[in-house]
Amino acid sequence: MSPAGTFDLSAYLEAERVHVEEALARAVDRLGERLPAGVTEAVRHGVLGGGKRIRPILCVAAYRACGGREDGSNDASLYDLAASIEMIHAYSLMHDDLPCMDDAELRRGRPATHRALGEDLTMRAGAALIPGAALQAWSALGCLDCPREIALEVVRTLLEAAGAGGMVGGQWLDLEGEGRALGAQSLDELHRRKTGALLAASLVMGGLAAGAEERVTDALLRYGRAVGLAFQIVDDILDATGSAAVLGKNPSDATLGKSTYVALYGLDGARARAQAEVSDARAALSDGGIAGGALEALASWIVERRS
Ligand code: GRG
Repeated sequence: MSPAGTFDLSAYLEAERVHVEEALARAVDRLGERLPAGVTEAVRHGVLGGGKRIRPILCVAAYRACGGREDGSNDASLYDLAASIEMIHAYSLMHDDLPCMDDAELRRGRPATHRALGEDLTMRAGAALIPGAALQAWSALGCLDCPREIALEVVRTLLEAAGAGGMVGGQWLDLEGEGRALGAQSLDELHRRKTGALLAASLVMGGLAAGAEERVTDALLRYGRAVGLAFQIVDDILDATGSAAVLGKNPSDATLGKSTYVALYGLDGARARAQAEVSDARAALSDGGIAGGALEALASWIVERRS
């Protein structure tokens, strides 16, 4: 808490990012033990190249909001679990940037992985990260003494969100939608899958690992879906108003002929829709009896962020 008694989000985010970075470095070292050096270098470039780390931070926040056990001895395992989500996210960005998809030049202010190390290594590094993430989650759950049925449910949640019904399916819709003007329903469906599914899974995974009951994991899912959509709408607003230098990535979605919330609603309308989603996210926390603290503050940050 800050001296005024309000939640000090920037200090919180900074401290959380340090733990996430450490867990990711451990994960890359572990994965690298079984990979050729060049592929490990591409994994390192894609995974350790910065980023907001919002998904693992949400996972840990949900675990804590649900009273997950913390006795100092299992801290590293909790971040190891959260890092598994970021491994999936990192692979998705590496593959998304490839010439056969968005053909992006810059990611997180640096050359995209394939621009730095080539398409071949990037493809292979991304592929290695998918099962690597599942194994990472499974072994972290073991270290957290998570009961086996719950551990299975946590890993299932991760893989379902990453798969055809979630992120991969969303990416298909995204590619198919290029050059077409999508309506609100199609755009929502695309982003619920492409961006929202993994974000929402991060929260549910944290809640499940903490032993939360269904009413609470349902609330986390609703919160996650709402902040996931708000996150994407803000992404579109930043894309439309920011520069590649500020955002650290190019080209923009509009340049790629993709439908955006800004094109659909205009800037003010997009901002209003993002706010409405955040209000719903807050209501979900209250309904689940987990209002306040980091999750509440993170919902506000999602619409206020500048990068
Ligand atoms: C083979 C069809 C097919 C798919 C493979 C490539 C892929 C899977 C999925 C792509 C999904 C994708 C690119 C989602 C992007 C979501 C998004 C909003 C990314 C930006 O997230 P931030 O802002 O990024 O959290 P940082 O850099 O902070 O980590």
